[in-house]
Amino acid sequence: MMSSINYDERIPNNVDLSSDRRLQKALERWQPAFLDWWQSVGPQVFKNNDIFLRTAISTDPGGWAQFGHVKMPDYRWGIFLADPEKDRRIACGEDAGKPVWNEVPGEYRNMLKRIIVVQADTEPASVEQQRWLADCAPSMMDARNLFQVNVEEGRHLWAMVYLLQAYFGRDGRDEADELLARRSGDDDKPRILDAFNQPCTDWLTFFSFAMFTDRDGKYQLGSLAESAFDPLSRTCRFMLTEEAHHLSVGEMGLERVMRRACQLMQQDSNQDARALGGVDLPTIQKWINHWYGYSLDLFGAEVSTNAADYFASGIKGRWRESKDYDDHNCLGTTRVVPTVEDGMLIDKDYELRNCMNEELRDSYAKDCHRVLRKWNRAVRDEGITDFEFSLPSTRFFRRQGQYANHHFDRDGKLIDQATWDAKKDDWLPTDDDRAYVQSLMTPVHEQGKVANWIAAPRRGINGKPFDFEYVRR
Ligand code: BYC
Ligand code: FE
Ligand code: FE
Repeated sequence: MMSSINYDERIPNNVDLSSDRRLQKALERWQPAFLDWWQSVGPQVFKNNDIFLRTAISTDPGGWAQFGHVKMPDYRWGIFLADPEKDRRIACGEDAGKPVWNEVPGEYRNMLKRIIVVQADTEPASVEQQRWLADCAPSMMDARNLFQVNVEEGRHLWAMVYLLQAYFGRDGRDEADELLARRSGDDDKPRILDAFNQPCTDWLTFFSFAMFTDRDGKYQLGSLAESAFDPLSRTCRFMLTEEAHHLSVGEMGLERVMRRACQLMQQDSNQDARALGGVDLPTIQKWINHWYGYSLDLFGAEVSTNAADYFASGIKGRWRESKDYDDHNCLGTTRVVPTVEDGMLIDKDYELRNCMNEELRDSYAKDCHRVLRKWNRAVRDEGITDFEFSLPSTRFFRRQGQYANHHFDRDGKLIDQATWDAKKDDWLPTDDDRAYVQSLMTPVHEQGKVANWIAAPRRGINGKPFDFEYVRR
C-alpha cells in the first residue's frame, strides 16, 4: 500500500509528491523558510549536536519509527498520511453515510481552511515556547524527549502546510507563509490561541503543557480524524500516533516530580519537600490547576454555532464519532450546560449540535481524570497517604467561553470577586511560587545524572539505559 515512505526526495513523503510538480515546487520553496524559522526560534540549545531521535519510516501502526543520532536541523521532516480506509463514509452531520471527500467542497472551503490554520498554528507556537528549555534540562534524557516533541511538532506543521498548499491554492500558500511569521507571545503577531502565547521557562510548566495542552491536541486531532475531508482525516490519524509520546512525556514527567516530592517529604522532619529542594505537592497542584484551565479553553465556547456548523457539515466529529456513537445526526436532541443567569448558576438545555465543543471537552476531561488516578496511586506508592491530587471543575479559571466572565471555585461553585481575590493564591501559581520553581531550574547536563527535584525515569528510550548518550557532545 502507500505506507512506505520515500526518503529519496528532498521532502520525504508517502503522497507521491513527485507526481505533482507544482505542489512539489511550492513545498520546496517553503522548505528553506521553515528551516530558517527552525534555526531562529526553534530549539536554541544543543541545536547542532547529535540527538537520539526517532524518525517515521512507515505509517503502519506499530514499528513505524527508526531511532538514531541526528542533528535537529537535519531531521527529515516530511508528509506522512495514514493509508486511506477503503470505502470510508462521512461520520456525522447532514451527509453522514455518504462517501468522504477527496477535494474541498466550495461551500466549506473557508471553514476547513480556518480549522487547518488554527491547528497548524499551535505546532510551531509550542516549539517557540519551548526553545530555551534545554538550557535548564533536569537530565539529558529529558532534553532528548523535549527535542523529540519539538521535531514532531515541526512535522505536524508540515502536515498542515501540505494540506494548505495542496488543497487551498494561493490562499493556502499565503497561510503557510503566515504560519512562519506569527510568533508565540508577540504583541503584534501573536499565535492564534491563548495557551500558545504563554511563556514556558520551567520544566514543571513544560510537563504540564505536554500533559494537558498536548492532550487537547490529541482530542482535536481525534475529532478531525473523523472529518469528511479525507486527506485531513488521514493526516490526523498519523499525527495521533506521534502525539502519544508527547502525552507520556508530560504525564511521566509530572509523576516523577511528584514521586521525588514524596521522597523528600519523608526525609524532612516537617514533611516539607521545599526545604530539601523539591517541588512540594501543593505547588504541583497549582500548576495542574493553571494548565488544565488554559487547556480547557482550547475547546472553544460551550455553546457554539461554529461547532454546530462543523458537525453538521461533517468537518469535525466527536471523539471516536464513528465507533462510540449511534446517533450521528444529533438534531432534535439537547444537553444540559450549566449557565449563569441573573447571578445564579442554573442547568440549561441547549441543542446538542451547539454543544459539540462541550462534548469533546467532556471526553478530554475524562481522560485527564484517568491520569489523575494514576498519579494518586504513585503518591500512595511512595508512602504519602494524606495528599491527593484533583482536577478542578471545568468552570474554574477560564478565559474563553461562557464561564470566562465569572469566577468559580475549584468545585465549580459561582463565587464573587472578593472571594476569588482572597482565594486565588491558594489555587494558582503566585509570583513567589514561580520564582521558587524557576530557582530550581539549574541545568543537569551530565550524562546519567538527574536534578534533585525530579525522580529519575524508570525506563530509558528504545531500550537504552538512562545514562545512554542521548545527546552527543
Ligand atoms: N484562544 O465559537 P467558538 C495542539 C475564539 S492543540 C483564543 O468556540 P470555535 C498542540 C475562536 O477562534 C489543538 N481564541 O470557536 C498542543 C472564535 O473566534 P472567531 C489545536 C479562542 O471555532 C500542544 C471565538 O473565540 N487544534 O495540536 O467553535 C503542542 C468563538 O469561539 C480560543 C485545534 O484547535 C482560545 N483558546 O472553537 C502542539 C483544532 N477558543 O472565529 C500542538 C482546530 C476560542 O469568532 N480548531 N477562541 O474570531 C477548532 O476546531 C476551533 O477553532 C476551536 C475554537 C475549537 C479552537
Ligand atoms: Fe502537534
Ligand atoms: Fe504534541
